[in-house]
Amino acid sequence: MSKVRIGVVGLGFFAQNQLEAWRVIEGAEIAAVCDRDPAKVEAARRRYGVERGYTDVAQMLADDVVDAVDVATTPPSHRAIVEQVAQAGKAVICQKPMAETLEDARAMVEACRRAGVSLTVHENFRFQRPMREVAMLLREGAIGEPFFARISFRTPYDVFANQPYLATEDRFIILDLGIHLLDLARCFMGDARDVSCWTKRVNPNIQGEDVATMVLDHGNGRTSIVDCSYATHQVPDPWPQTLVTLEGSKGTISLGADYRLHVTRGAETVTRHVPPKAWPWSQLPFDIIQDSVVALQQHWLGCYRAGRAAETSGEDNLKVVELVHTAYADADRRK
Ligand code: NAD
Ligand code: 89V
Repeated sequence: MSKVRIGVVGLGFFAQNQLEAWRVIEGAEIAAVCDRDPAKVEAARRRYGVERGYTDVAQMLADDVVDAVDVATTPPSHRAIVEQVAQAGKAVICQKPMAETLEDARAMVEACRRAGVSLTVHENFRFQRPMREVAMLLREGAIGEPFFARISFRTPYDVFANQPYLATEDRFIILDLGIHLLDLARCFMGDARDVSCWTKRVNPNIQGEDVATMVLDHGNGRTSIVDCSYATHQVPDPWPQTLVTLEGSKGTISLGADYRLHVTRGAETVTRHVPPKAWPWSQLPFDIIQDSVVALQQHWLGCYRAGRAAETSGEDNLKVVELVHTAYADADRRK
């Protein structure tokens, strides 16, 4: 079977993980790399041994050297690139957040639907190994019917060191990070009908909010608390771990620090260690995110070959984008 030819667009901070992941995924190859910065194109070509490099997506598409495009640029460029790729009839994977506005996200989903190409969002938190284990336990009925979830990500980590653009965004933590946690809440508890939200900016040197607390209504009395903070003084720093509690009619699942997964039923608790897989390029403690990138891309490849939508399809992910904007609207209303 011939390899699926991937074109990676946007060769900055996070794309390196996607490029490394494509290299180890059997059945896919990086056929082209593209960035508007020629120095990044050359660096990626050399580092990943890629023959074709471009500074313009249109040129890469015109040369017809890829089957699918993996978009790892920053969000303001996502809509235009996804629409271009869809028009060229290629499948597209787009980094989160799919778009900064709901209007753009809807337009992207519609453009791909009209063009008959698949759109997948690179929403990788649900592909983290411990999250896959939690989802499996829920499916197996390990705690009965879940009625409460807490999804928590709190850290003092300086995220702006690698991603300086985040400091100047009017909307920061929900759009950049909360979006992953809202997706996890949906993954574990089902779609949410509503969200209430409180936000705060603690760090005076950034533009947007760096603390958010959200309460989700999943219907039938089922709720989730999703909380995130980049302003929490805490030692040791759990970054970039997400901590999870799920309470059900028959038991409780708790994912604690350092990937300790506890399942309690009655008086009995079973604890397992569920760390991410280590890859040659893994960098502790980012290994949890890096391994999830491989898992998502492997999942995408299987779906692409089978002609079915990925779990984190554009249509599915629109529900998360809607939650993000409902959360911001609710937080704004409270102010
Ligand atoms: P970055 O600024 O480091 O890299 C973006 C790259 O895209 C830059 O090299 C830039 O030159 C290039 N670019 C921008 N517009 C372009 C265009 N129109 N055509 C060609 N190249 C273009 O950004 P980053 O921090 O790597 O973030 C990229 C994306 O990855 C964002 O959407 C971010 O939210 C996401 N991200 C995801 C995770 C995760 O865990 N899923 C983690 C970090 C970042
Ligand atoms: O952009 C992100 O998803 C980041 C993180 C590094 C936690 O993955 O905030």
